[in-house]
Amino acid sequence: MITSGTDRDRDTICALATAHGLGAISVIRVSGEKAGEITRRLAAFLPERPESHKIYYGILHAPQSGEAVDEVLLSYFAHGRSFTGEVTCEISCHGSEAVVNEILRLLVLAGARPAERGEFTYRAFMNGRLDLVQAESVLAMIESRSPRATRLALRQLQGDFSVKLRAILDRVTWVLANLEANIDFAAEDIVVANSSQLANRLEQAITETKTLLAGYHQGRILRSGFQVALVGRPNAGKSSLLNALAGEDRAIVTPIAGTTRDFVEAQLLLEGVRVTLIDTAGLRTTEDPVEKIGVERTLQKMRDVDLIFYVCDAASGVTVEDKAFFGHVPWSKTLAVVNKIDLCTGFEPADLNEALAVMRVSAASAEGLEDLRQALRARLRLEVGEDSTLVSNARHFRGLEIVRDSLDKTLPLVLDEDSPDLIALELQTAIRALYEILGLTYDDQVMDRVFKEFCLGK
Ligand SMILES: Nc1nc2c(ncn2[C@@H]2O[C@H](COP(=O)(O)OP(=O)(O)OP(=O)(O)O)[C@@H](O)[C@H]2O)c(=O)[nH]1
Ligand SMILES: [Mg+2]
Repeated sequence: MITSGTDRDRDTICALATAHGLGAISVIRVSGEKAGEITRRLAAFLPERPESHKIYYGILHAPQSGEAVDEVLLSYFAHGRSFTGEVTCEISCHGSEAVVNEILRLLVLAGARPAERGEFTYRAFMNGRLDLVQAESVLAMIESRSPRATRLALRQLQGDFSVKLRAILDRVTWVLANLEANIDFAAEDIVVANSSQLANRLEQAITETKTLLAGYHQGRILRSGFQVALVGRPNAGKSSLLNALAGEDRAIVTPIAGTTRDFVEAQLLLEGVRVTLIDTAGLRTTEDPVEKIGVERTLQKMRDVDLIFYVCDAASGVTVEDKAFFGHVPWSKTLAVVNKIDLCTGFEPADLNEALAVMRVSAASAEGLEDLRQALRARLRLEVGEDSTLVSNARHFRGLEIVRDSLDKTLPLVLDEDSPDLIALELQTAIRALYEILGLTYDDQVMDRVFKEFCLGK
């Protein structure tokens, strides 16, 4: 657990920064006041006064025995010029677990402490190299799994989102400052800014906050991917369709109704967005306890996902069994997919007119699959339009909701020239929320929650 402002923050820490396991090279990071000194105990080739951003080549030796450990490259970063803001050494050694463990052991013997999760980024934050939003985007960057997710995280890392938050903060602070000045000068009848000027600024802040909130849907999709569930009656061909769209045999296909019991996922990359196709248990009223659980889960999944393919069987048409579940289908995010058109072409889709569209396909012959893919792409373009600065983190979203709510409450009070004390109270709530998002004020609980998501070495 990270606790801020303790002596632990002054320790020199070390950890493997690259992935565990075999690799051509591994990078070990050492950061802290004594990083140079401690590393030099193993790396005699590192000069007393190394140059920042320079790479030194040499052999690491165990300080006690003098035994050679590895041939390495050592990058040196001076105080104030590294990711953490502290003196940092990065040792590029051979990518063997044994080599890495030995070097880490020797560094600890020489006086470093193993770093905790996210502790390097935490230090970058504590040393003012990044605000909290940027620190979180480091994690988003590492976890990004599509080009669009990477671009979004990079924007946040470079401070785009922080700039927008600070603009809102500036406006709200300005309103509060003028309001307080009005209170102070009330007796003298001097008005610093009148209520319509205050309301004006507030309205700008409200619009900006709402724009950011509105982008969360898109930001969340870019960050975590777009989820599409394939649902429908048993044997409609959901699993076959998943396999056909994914281009691999992910899900088991049999002529037995009720084959799929659990979710089976396949990943696609479309329009730069990661798409997760989720195959589900066929919907039917059943006494089989296992299948029953599967059906329950499918119903829940329909609520959670971004898009649904409701798969029906062209040969049997829309049946009574289908209709029994129609009340559960959120049609406004559902594409009806009529499968098995190789068996039957004359399908009457009248019962499916609530769906976004009706697509006809055959998982067996691949007919119509390209159209279905195109429909999915079109939907993605609609949901995640052009690149912009977006909220993608639930913590930021919740904070902005508080900002919006308190500003929404404040505006009519300002227009009515209500009690300045009351208005100030609401404005302070908004300012506090903005401070917390940016990490300008924080408590250990927030720090802990944010940084515990990081991996070791970051
Ligand atoms: N002719 C034809 N048969 C298909 C097509 N798609 C699937 N099938 C067959 O229909 C049967 C059921 O297919 P599945 O993909 O297992 O169906 P499902 O909807 O996943 O079924 P459950 O997992 O039981 O809910 C299998 O025998 C498939 O080979 C198609 O487009 N045309
Ligand atoms: Mg199935």
